[in-house]
Amino acid sequence: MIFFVIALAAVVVVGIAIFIARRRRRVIRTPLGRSRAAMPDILVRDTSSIPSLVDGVTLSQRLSSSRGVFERVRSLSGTGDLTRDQLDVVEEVLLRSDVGVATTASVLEELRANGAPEGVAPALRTILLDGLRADRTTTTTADPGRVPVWLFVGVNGVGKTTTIGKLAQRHHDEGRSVMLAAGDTFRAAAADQLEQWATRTGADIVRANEGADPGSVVHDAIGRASARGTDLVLADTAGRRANSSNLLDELAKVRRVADRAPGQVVETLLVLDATTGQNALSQAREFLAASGVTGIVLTKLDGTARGGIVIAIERDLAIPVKFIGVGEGVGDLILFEPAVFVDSLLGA
Ligand SMILES: Nc1nc2c(ncn2[C@@H]2O[C@H](COP(=O)(O)OP(=O)(O)OP(=O)(O)O)[C@@H](O)[C@H]2O)c(=O)[nH]1
Ligand SMILES: [Mg+2]
Repeated sequence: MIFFVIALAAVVVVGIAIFIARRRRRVIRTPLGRSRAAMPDILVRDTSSIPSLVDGVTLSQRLSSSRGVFERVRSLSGTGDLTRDQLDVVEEVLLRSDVGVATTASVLEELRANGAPEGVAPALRTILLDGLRADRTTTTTADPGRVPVWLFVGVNGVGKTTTIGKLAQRHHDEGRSVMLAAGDTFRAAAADQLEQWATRTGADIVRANEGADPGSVVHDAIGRASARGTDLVLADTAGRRANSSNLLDELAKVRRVADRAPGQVVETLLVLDATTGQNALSQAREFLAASGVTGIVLTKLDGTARGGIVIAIERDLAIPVKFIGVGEGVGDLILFEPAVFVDSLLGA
């Protein structure tokens, strides 16, 4: 009996030791920068009780503000040439949804020229989809011996860290191992927030203290991912610096480091906040000039009537929107599928 109790106790102790060792392996703190403040309790809000797309909430419901703007187009009846009044309605709706002046003008031109053989909403649907034909595939493979890196850039508050958390879950669900790199060292809470996502999604994370060199953190994460055979590194970056040219210089530096063997940057995703409408477009222009962006993640489409900004971004910038964020939950980041999106606005 005593022997049995001792054996049981030994098994429990070994089990606890293995559990602690595993948890330790997950979070690697690089010895860089100043010491940090205690970790606040709530950085990543627990949104698990809020229904998300995976719980049967539809995209139309999530896009209801933008869909509301398009209601006036949906209710236009008649086929053939468009009347002046109908064109005015389409124009107003497109401008209100932030499609932008230039794109709206070209859409109206096409409507005038082609008419609406099957009705106004279907005609508009065809034209909008014509402007959304970009290749939006993402890559998770790098050259042999290199570690693929997805780098996330964008100004503060747009949703970079949240997007990384959601994507960590998506990659995990698709069978990839993920290493998060806490390259936002501007404030301690940024790494804490990413660490909470790592815990939630089971990803590994390399982080450092506030003020550390972001390039070193990303370099360290790639080195460790390479040593462990991790499938993908998702690298967070800061959204602010003393001024925007400093920020862009720093991002360029981080990108160079991340792209050096064994790392290889296979996606640079610019995160934009849809609620800022046309401002998002000006931000994008600044970043595009500087940082080799391969795609856009447009967040917070659930909280805005400015859904038309997707169309403006692709038409004006010729950069594909690859993912859209439609809520705060982990399942609320989806691949951008133009037909599904446009149907959510214009469909019955
Ligand atoms: N409604 C909604 N909220 C979102 C979405 N994506 C992100 N958010 C929220 O936006 C806020 C800012 O998100 P963060 O991920 O911290 O933004 P960030 O770009 O990392 O910000 P910095 O670290 O300050 O540069 C958080 O409250 C998120 O929950 C979305 O698709 N929909
Ligand atoms: Mg962040």
